Amino acid sequence: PGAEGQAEFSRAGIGGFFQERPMLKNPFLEDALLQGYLRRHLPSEAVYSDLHVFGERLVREVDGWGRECEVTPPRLVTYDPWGCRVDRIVTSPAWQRMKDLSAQEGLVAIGYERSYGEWSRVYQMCKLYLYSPSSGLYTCPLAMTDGAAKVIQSLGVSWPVADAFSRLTSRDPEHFWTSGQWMTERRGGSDVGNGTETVALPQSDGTYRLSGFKWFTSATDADMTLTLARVTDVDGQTTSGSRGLSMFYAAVRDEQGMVQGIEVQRLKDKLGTRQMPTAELLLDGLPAHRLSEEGRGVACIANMLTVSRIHNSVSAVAGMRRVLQLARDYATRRSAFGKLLRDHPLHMQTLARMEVETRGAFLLVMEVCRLIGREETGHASQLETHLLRLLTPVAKLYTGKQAIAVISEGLESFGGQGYIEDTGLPAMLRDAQVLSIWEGTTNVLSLDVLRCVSRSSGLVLQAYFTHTQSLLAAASLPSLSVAVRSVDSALSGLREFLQAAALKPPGFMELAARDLAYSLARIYMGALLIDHASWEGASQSDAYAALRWCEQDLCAVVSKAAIGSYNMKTPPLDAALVYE
Ligand code: UCC
Ligand code: FAD
Repeated sequence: PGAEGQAEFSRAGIGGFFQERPMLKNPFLEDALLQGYLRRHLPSEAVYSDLHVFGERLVREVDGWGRECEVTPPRLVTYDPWGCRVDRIVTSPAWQRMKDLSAQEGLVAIGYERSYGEWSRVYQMCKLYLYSPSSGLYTCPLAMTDGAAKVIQSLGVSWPVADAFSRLTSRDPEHFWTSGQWMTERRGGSDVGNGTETVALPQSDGTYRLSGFKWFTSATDADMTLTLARVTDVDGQTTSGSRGLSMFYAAVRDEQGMVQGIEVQRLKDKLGTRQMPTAELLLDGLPAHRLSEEGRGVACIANMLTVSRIHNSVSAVAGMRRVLQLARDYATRRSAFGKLLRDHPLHMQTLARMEVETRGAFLLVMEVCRLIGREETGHASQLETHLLRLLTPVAKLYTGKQAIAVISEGLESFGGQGYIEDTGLPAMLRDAQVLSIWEGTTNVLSLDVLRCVSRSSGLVLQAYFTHTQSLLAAASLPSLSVAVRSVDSALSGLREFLQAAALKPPGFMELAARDLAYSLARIYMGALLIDHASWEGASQSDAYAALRWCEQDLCAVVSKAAIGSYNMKTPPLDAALVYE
């Protein structure tokens, strides 16, 4: 400054240092546990190569499209320039590319082609796990599409949905369709049985016309949907409650691509998932076909819930994995107090704890995928069918919460940059927040766990105990014995808790439901980590992860019961505390 001839005020120098950004590398090659899991269970050169190549594609092009979806959110065009009502949802070109890619890569199709028999679901879900954090939330329509295909297949693929099934499971982008899942109405998304006001008016040709208001409909650019409504009788009356609900199939658009019998009221203004349209829909005589028996709508759509809850769990663990991959890369590029972050033991401890969470979640989610694959190919034993029923809500509710916590911690590992919008990091946290809400909230799924226990007369729990014990029995590494003892003792505690609970007044288990579900998750994850670490190809880190996982309180339901948390005196005290 002040050099002769220079203006008194000149542009300030901004310094020469620029922080290197965290780099996304091939997420398949970066994932030791994923590779180990596949080497152990699905050692196929073709699968390895497909995931490797797909991982490259994600880094090279798809991740950028995902970002494009985020910064070019969908918008609703209600009228055309000449005043005609069009209700067109305009999505970004990147969103459309995601649809084509999903078909080409077989992201739904793999689960139905079954080229790898009972392991086809694991293969499909591994691919979705790699894709999810780069997908611009396209995994949401894929989840519902997969769920719809599952429902149609379970009912028997015939008219009027045979064409739809072939489209949902197609690899041809021109032919490929996505599906919606319209359940939630203004009175309730959890309590669908009491919340559904939509009515279905029978037509003389056997079809129906649906009228009602769907309060949340995601990826509403879908081609078709499955939805719930109450059939009216000749007097225009309907049956109330869940027993009055039937499940319907409807094509969303006509040949010209215009919505038919639908008014899009508005798009939701959301915390996250902004890449994807979520609309409020007025159904105004939507033509539809009833697929379920009358009154069996909830039971029939439950297959869709199972599949989309599994997708939710896959997305949860994928989000955790992605933030970790970026965080560990950043730790090799960022210095503080004279050394790289990776050389600060406390920073490494923080990332290691996130890694342990992610590994436990990954193994639990893959276990559910393995089970559904066995069920769909006719290989599942009765025990495995029970396990699938129990572990689906357990995995969804537990990993949804884990993802929010781990990704939040992950953002902090970038310091202030983790809070800066155009790094792309905050969107990860915003998108994670929904994972514990849609597809059943944590509490509602905890109650679903109780439902499946009671409807099976306890057989699902028996299956759980038997299988967890068998995983422990096969673990022979002396270095794992502390972990085995922890899981074993947590299992005994759980068993005693359940025996005692049987004698408690009604209401006790409802208060214990969330802690019970968490306990089931933690114990099972412990057993899976031990099992994986006992495999001959496992690494030392696999064993270390198992030991670390099992250091925590695996069975919180026991300690909480001991301090009277589920005592019938607590509900009024809780309410008084909340409303003081
Ligand atoms: O949120 C949504 C889409 C978001 C986008 C998708 C993203 C996916 C992930 C992508 C990642 C990026 S769609 C809306 C989702 N809505 C829910 O999840 C609803 C939550 N509420 C429940 O789950 C409730 O528990 C209800 C609605 C199922 C409760 O209904 P009911 O009718 O009161 O329950 P009932 O009477 O107990 O069950 C009726 C029948 C029974 O069969 P039967 O009569 O044969 O005994 C139950 O056993 O349904 C059966 N059932 C089930 N079966 C109920 N739940 C299940 C289940 N989970 N599995 C099997
Ligand atoms: P409520 O049922 O009102 O729940 C409010 C609170 O009460 C929750 O914390 C819940 O856990 C708790 N609660 C409820 N019942 C109980 C109980 N018995 N015991 C203890 N606690 C209880 N729905 C669709 O059908 N299709 C979609 O495509 C779709 N997309 C969505 C997209 C986004 C971004 C979001 C946020 C939601 C979407 N939903 C969709 C709706 C979603 O599934 C519901 O919001 C969810 O199931 C919860 O229902 P609700 O909003 O009515 O909450």
